[in-house]
Amino acid sequence: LVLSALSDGVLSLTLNRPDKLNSFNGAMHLALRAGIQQAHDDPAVRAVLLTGSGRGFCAGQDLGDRDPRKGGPAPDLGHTLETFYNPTLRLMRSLEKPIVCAVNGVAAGAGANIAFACDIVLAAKSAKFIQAFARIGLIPDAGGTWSLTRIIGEPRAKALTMTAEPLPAEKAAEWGLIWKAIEDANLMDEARSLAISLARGPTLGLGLTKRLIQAAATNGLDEQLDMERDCQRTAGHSADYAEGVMAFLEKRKAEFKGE
Ligand code: LHQ
Repeated sequence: LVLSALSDGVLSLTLNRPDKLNSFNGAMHLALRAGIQQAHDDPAVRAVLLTGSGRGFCAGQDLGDRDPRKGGPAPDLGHTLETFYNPTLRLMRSLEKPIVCAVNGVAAGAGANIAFACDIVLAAKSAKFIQAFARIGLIPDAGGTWSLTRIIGEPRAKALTMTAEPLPAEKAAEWGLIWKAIEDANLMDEARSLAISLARGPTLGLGLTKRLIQAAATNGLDEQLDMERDCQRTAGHSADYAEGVMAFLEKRKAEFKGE
């Protein structure tokens, strides 16, 4: 349900239920989580590339799993979030390696918000982001109320979520919700070369950068300055810092080991 391949230091994770627009069932959740956990555990993984197979990126939760016509008690969606979505979101945010997301087609509901939880998001120009929750009487989850509000502010976050209007990739880029909108035919090449170049980067320093930027959302300036001091101290002891300076002095390209 999630295709996984490791090459050039990049762990590619491809959501793979294309006939259901890669919507999440429990098994696909667990497979994605296992992939992100592998990225945590395996030092050979120095960047992650997340995408979807077929014409969509991810249509959020598989609504077929929740068919009220089948009867029975209403499912506890809080439990679904606590069991499936929330641990995966936390694992993505705490991974101190870059996650590149290539949004190859429609990203709806939790599918959009999982993309926004990645570190660098590229989207095909034809892709759209839809906060589909209001259409079915739900609230935006998978961190959406948090990420949208922080990134685009209350007025746009409220309008997007309450109207469930599709947001085209180029508009998402203009609003700063994603890094770039790219011609469809070039998306995967660009995303892959970005992921490879990040995987060749100073992984420890990039991981600390991710930690700092995420912490800035809740830290005051004093706390953030202290944290920068501590992280720079750590980066300053890394082999990659020594290599970076040597390469500069020797006028050659640095060869980082990620340590
Ligand atoms: C799907 C789905 C889908 C199943 C397309 N499920 N089959 C968290 C906690 C717990 C529970 C509840 O939810 C959550 C978080 C959420 O994510 S809630 C939001 C769930 N997602 C949605 O409401 C989006 C539903 N999908 C759509 O609105 C459309 O499919 C979009 C706008 C994404 C794409 O539209 P089209 O390009 O016109 O494609 P389509 O609708 O024809 O879909 C293609 C196939 O994929 C189709 O199957 P079929 O057998 O008829 O070809 C759809 O039924 C299936 N599919 N999304 N979420």
